[in-house]
Amino acid sequence: MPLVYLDNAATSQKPQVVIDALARYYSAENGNIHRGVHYLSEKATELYDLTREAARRFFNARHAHEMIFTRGATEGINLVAASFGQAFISAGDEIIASTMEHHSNIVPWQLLCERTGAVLKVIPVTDAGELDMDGYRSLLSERTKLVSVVHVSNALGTINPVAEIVRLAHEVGAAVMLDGAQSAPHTAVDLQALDCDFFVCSGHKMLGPTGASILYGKESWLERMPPYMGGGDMIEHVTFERSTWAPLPAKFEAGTPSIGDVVAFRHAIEYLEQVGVESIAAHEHALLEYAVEQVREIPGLTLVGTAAHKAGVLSFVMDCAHPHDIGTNLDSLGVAIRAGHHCAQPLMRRFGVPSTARASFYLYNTRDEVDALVKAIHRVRSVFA
Ligand code: C6P
Repeated sequence: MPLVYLDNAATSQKPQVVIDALARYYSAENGNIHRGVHYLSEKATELYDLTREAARRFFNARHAHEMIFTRGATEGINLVAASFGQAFISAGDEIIASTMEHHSNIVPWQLLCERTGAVLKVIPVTDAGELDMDGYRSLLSERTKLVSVVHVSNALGTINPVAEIVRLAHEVGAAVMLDGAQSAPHTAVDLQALDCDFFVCSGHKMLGPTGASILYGKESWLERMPPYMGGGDMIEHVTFERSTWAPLPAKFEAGTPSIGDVVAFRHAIEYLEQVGVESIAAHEHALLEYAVEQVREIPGLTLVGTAAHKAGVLSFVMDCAHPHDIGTNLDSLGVAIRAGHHCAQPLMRRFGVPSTARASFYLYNTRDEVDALVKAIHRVRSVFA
């Protein structure tokens, strides 16, 4: 039975060039970076830095040193919450997130608010699963220090109007962090045009290995933020009285990073560049429309998230079966989807559901695979209804 993989929002599959790059790195290029004068250390350092430049180009950032390597979006958001929080957030300040955030973009701000006495404000979401922009405007004030919102929702697929969100936040002097975990793999992201202050992605959702991702921060912020972790590579001088920090990006990359994953990540970025993120977005949109057309006909099935602008995420519930039953039944038919709250419990509560079944598409999915999904959902209905 062929496997139909429709859980791309959780993690993508990897192209052979990425797997080959990992194998090549460990068999012929493995050394620790920035530490040795020998060939392998220099080679690993050179390859590591090539990925940084590829990421700068891919996201159109101004400087390569604004791209900080992290393990994933979660680590990037926690870094900003800790470091930006320490330098710029104090009691009475306000941070704005939205109802459709992933827990990774809620909990770090809650922890920061507990530490500092700042207040977390939440943008409401409409019945279609769009941000209530009037609600957003009414939350903004001179107390707002940071707005942190998701670019594309993992649970609904909604593409948020982030350029407008950034513009409005900057009008009141607030910085903006965009959670691009679900946008970077599927839509073109131009960081200079968006003008956001921070941006995170998850490399493993964009064809890369699981240990390499990017936190982007504007140089002007990163320069003024304290280090997140202390250790090797992030210092200039260390004495027991006082230490000083290395310049960007090393200041935020303490210790030995996931070098092999970072090296292979470049090949994922180049693969996306070669295919073209815009054509990936168009392909996924066509698959989504094709899927929506068919599942709409299924009695007792309700789509959760019907925004006007959506990426390739199809979230739904059925009146005859719990999302977990849908998921396990689809799995037995060779169709992999995710069933659960998608780490977005406040959003599930907003829609009055404990969880949803979610199919998420990527560049390698086909109309035949959508047909297999739809056929499997019909099977679920015939078993449970
Ligand atoms: N969402 C999903 O199935 P990490 O785990 O750090 O790579 O990414 C966290 C994260 C942050 N923001 C958004 C919008 C996300 O979708 C995710 C990961 C996966 O939807 C796993 S819960």
